[in-house]
This record gives sequence, C-alpha cells and structure tokens, in this order.
Amino acid sequence: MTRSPTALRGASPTAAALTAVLALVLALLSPGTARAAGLTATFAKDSSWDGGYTATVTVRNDTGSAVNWQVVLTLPNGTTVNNAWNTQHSASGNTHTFTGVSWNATVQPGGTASFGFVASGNGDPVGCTVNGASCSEGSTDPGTDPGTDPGTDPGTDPGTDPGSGAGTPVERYGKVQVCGTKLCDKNGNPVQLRGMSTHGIQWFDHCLTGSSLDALAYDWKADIIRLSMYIQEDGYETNPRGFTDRMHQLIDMATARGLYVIVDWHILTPGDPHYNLERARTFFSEIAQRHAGKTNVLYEIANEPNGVSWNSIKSYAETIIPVIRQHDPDSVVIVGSPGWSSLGVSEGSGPAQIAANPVNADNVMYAFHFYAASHRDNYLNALRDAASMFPVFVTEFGTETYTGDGANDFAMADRYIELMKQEKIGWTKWNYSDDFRSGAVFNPGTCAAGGPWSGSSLKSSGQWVRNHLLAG
Ligand code: IDC
Repeated sequence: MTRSPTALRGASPTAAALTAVLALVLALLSPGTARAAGLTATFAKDSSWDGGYTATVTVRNDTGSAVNWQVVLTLPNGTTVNNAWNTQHSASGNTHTFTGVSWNATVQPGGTASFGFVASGNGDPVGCTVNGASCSEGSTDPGTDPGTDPGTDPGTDPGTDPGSGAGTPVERYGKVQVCGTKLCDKNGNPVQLRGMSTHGIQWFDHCLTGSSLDALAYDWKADIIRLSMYIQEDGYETNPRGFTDRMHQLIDMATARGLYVIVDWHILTPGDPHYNLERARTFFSEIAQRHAGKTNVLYEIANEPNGVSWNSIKSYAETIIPVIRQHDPDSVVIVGSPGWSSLGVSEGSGPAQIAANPVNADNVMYAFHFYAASHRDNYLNALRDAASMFPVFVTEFGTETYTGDGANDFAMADRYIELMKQEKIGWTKWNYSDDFRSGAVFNPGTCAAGGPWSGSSLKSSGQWVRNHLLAG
C-alpha cells in the first residue's frame, strides 16, 4: 500500500498509523460493516481487470437533515480516474474530488446517492473523506444549504421518469433476444430500441464523457448507444490494446447508465470483412469474454461491407459468431449487409438474397443504413420488405446525404422514422459528436467545452433526433 499524504497528514509512518489506514480501507471496502451515524461513503469495485477497474461509491445520509455531499478520494501513485459519472470530478495530484450533480447532489435523511468511476491502474483508495470527515466514521456536517440545490428537477432523474415507465431501459426490457422478425424484451414482447451512434472513437473520443453519456441517457432518454470503433483510418489496427481497453470502459460507462450498447466493428475500406478477420477474432473474443455477464451488449460484426458478395459476408459472419458465442452464447449479433449495409440495394440487389440464404446462427439481425437526403423510396421499400422477412436493426442513419454532410431532408427522414416505429425496428442515428458536418448533432467546440449537451449546442439534426427520442 502506498502511503497517502492526505490520510496520514501529521502522522508518523508507524505500524499503528499503517494499521489505522488499513482499517479505513477495509471499512471502505466493506459496505456491509456496521454504519456510523452521520454521513458516510462506501467504496465498492464493480469489475476489475489487469490495468483498471470500475467502482461505485455510495454516500449515505444518517444525519437528521438533508446534506449536499462532496467525497474526496486519495488514490495511490499509478492509479488515476479516467471517467466518472453521476458526479462532477476534478483531480489535483492523487486527490480526486467528487461532487453531486443535479439529480443526486442533495441526500435526504436516511437516503443515499451514488456515483461511479473507471480507474486506470489497480490501486484502491488510500484515503477517503466525505464533507471533510472520514468516510467510514461519518460526518455530522450538514453540508451546504440544500435549498439551493437543483436536484429536485424530476426531468433529470434517471430513476423516476414518469414518461417511460420505471427504471432504465435495461431494467425495463432486460436481456433482449431475436423473436421471429423482431427484437424482443425479456418477456418476449417486441421492443424498439432507439438512440445514437458515436462518431469514430479515434477522432471524437473526447465527446464521450460521464457528462455527455448522462445527457444521452437521462436528458435525451436514449435506450441505446452504438460505439463506433473504426479498424482502419487510424483506428483499432494502430493500437489494438488501447482501443480494446477504451471500448471496455465505454461499455461499462453505458452499462452504468442502463443503456444498451452496440459494439460496432467499423470496417469501411476495404469493404471485405475478411481483410480484418484475425483482428476481429482477437477483439470479439476478448470483448465477449469480459462482458458476457452483462444483459445489454449487442455485437455488430461488420459496419458496412462493400464490393463483396453476400456469400462472402455470410461466411465471415459464420466464422466470427462462434468466436463470440463461445464466451457469450445468448447475445444478439448484428450482421452488416451488402452495399454499405443497404441490404444490397446500392449494389443492385436487395433483401431477397439474404432471406434466401440467411446466416446459419440464432439470435442474428441484419444491419440497414440510410441517409435520408440521398436514399429515397427504393431504400425505404427495401427496408419495409426486409422487415417482413428477417430481423433488421438500423445501426446508422442520417437526415443528411450519405457523406454525413449537406442539407437535411427531415420529411424523408420522418417517413423512415414512421416505418421503423410501426415495425419496431431499432435505430441509432449517426452521430453523437461535434464534427463540423451536418450529421453530427453538436456544434463544433461543444465537446471540448464539456457541453452543454442540448439547447444552443445542437445542430438542427441534433434537435430533430432529440425531439424524436423524447417524443417516444
Ligand atoms: C464518415 C464520417 C467522416 C469520415 C468518413 C471516413 O462522417 O467524418 O471522414 O466517415 O470514414 C457511413 C459510414 C461512416 C461515415 C458515414 C457518413 O459508416 O463511417 O462517416 N456514412 O459518410 N456510411 C454511410 C455514411
């Protein structure tokens, strides 16, 4: 254990002092131990791996009055906080300060608030204070005036949204499965999951923070996020370890917010998925192993095959799906379709060839992508036909042209939205970033500024999609 300058301030490094720190850490690690009166905070690891972990800290208020909390954790050298959620986080050296956000800043007597973080490094906290006193002993400091707290706004509360039933999307629908031509919830009822795709994480990783994902889950009320990891164009192939680790973190961050996740293996050029076959084996094997216990992960094994036959895509799918199933036997896999996931339309064929020769595996869906200002009635009709034959997920679409830029055609996009709603076809819109192009939902500079993630930060495609998500 590394000696913490904060926890041991003024003490000599005697065995007694070290024992005291050990007792503190044990108290932090044991949420079940007898609770002190006052304000306490407990630390628990949710999952850990070589090089990092995710943790939840729960603040409990056993004082007689409402409290605004601030938790300060001291981490040992070599361990830092990468991302945090349900909190505002700042760091100074090894000292990490966490304060509440609108929906959890004030804790009523007898109540709790919690936040989470992803650590890089495996060290446990060596010091913990809540409102200035030891986390385990309990502060009786009532904190700052709870009357000024914005936390009573029901609209930002993740748990009590009256419009969409109780709990998060994952709590509501549970483990999703293919049933016939639809995606169904844990009870076998068709469910439409709607949300956003990220941009390529090699370019717009800084748009994916605790606060931006809070906004997507709690303010935009998305059900699902698609994590786009390009393979080429400075993507995965340049640093497989780094990109895989980041995907683990992002999956955990989305999971902490009750969102479904599509893990997008974003091949584009070259368009033959076999080009990246060995990389895909390595990546999906590790991802499936790590996240098999989760109920919210869907695998998209090839973003946009192009210039390659359906038979070839099918053989790729039948090679990668067993790699995933070996670890995670019952999660949904989405297979890219010919012609940049146009179900073949942009290369002169259509959904019939898939229906005639489907992938030989269970729990499989097929991807369809459209860009409303470019892709007109023949695409819309192909989607309608496909949905009557096999399960389809629209893992990418835009209101603009296929370049991801240009003028929006909201009227055409609304026709697709209507069909997807009727047929309960899930969708994730491209893209949750502040790229300059019209398809990126935020104005340039929004991500570097840390938001805001709505209002004046939104381009018109952002306003449009947020409104659709909120309208249900
Ligand atoms: C575009 C991005 C753009 C990037 C380009 C290069 O918007 O910033 O330079 O990719 O890869 C797709 C692809 C998706 C495209 C998107 C818009 O899956 O990667 O993103 N699009 O062109 N298919 C149809 C459109």
